[in-house]
Amino acid sequence: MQNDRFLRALRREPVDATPVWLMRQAGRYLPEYRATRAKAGSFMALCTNPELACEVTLQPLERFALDAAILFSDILTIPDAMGLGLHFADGEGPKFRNPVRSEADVARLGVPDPEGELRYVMDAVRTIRAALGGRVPLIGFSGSPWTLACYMVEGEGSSNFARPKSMLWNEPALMHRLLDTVARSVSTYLAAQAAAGAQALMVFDTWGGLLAPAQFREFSLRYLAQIAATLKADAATRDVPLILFSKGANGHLEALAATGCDALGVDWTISLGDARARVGGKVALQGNLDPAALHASPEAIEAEVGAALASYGDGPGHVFNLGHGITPDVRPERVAALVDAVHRLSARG
Ligand code: 1CP
Repeated sequence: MQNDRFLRALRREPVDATPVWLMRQAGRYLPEYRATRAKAGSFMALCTNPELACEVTLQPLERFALDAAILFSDILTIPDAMGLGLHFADGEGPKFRNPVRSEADVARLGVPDPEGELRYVMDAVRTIRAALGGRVPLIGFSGSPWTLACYMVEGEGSSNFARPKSMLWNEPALMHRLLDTVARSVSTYLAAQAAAGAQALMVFDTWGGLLAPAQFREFSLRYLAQIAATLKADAATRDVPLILFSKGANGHLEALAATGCDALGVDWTISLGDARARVGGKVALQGNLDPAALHASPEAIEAEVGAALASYGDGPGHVFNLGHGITPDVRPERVAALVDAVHRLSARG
């Protein structure tokens, strides 16, 4: 490995400079991504073609001195492999032809075979890992059980996910059966990505913050803990750093850190210093610049980077990132300013 800063930071070992990568670093803000996506024809055609998925994974690394690559794929590959019929209407978000609404719908779901229905993802991991040639580590990922259940029950994106929240209150046993099947699928999927070459694993609990504290513990945290326990009990995945990112769930940092994961992603609604005071003795932290700060001037971006580094403070265990994904309207020069500032301002003599 030519650059292992990211893996060292996740293990809370000393680094020569703070590693940085960005959620959604491959995506629509890059003209070269839009060109490859046009060539593929659709987003899913891009995801299911390992050569094209590899091409777009590497695009941001050609432009910026990023310290990690993330598999180009989507969290909705698991529900698609379960038979829900994922599709993207032009200019719209994801939709499922067969959402999960009844007991019969939940009973039909099985755990997808990562080298079967999801083989295209494992092939992408193998292709990208070979193409990286040890330049930087490759991150594999999945959605969390709760976040995947949100899309599976709602049938599409939403700002409040009323259908899954209604199932949680009216049919909690059914929601638990769904979450358990999804959690076993996620553990199997992540372990297979590690076997195929992913060197760190991240779980995106994008919609954890929709839940009140007791419901978060029962319907999201419990299954994140189940996944962490499964991966840490297996000799093949025990040493692969695991990052949990529950957006909007800052009230639960201590409980998330106690799952046995190696690092927590944090959004921008808490300072890194406060997050570190609560869990820094147990896990590394990844975050947490507001993605909207990428609209600021390069000078203002540099000042925000300096403030985030100062807030984290000295000592190991920080992976610089945004608090959520880059938006399509960001200018690539601003991303360059961010990445450059992280390395320059954090360089240790
Ligand atoms: O090209 C396009 O038009 C598709 C846009 C797009 C992209 C670039 C989608 C559809 N997914 C992706 C890639 C993606 N998704 C990655 C790639 C790696 C990277 O560079 O980071 C990752 C990690 C994801 C994960 C993902 N997909 C999440 C969790 C992270 C987050 O942003 O909160 C979620 C919630 C999704 C669902 C999804 N897929 C795509 C869209 C537009 C959405 C959001 C739908 C919604 O709720 O409105």
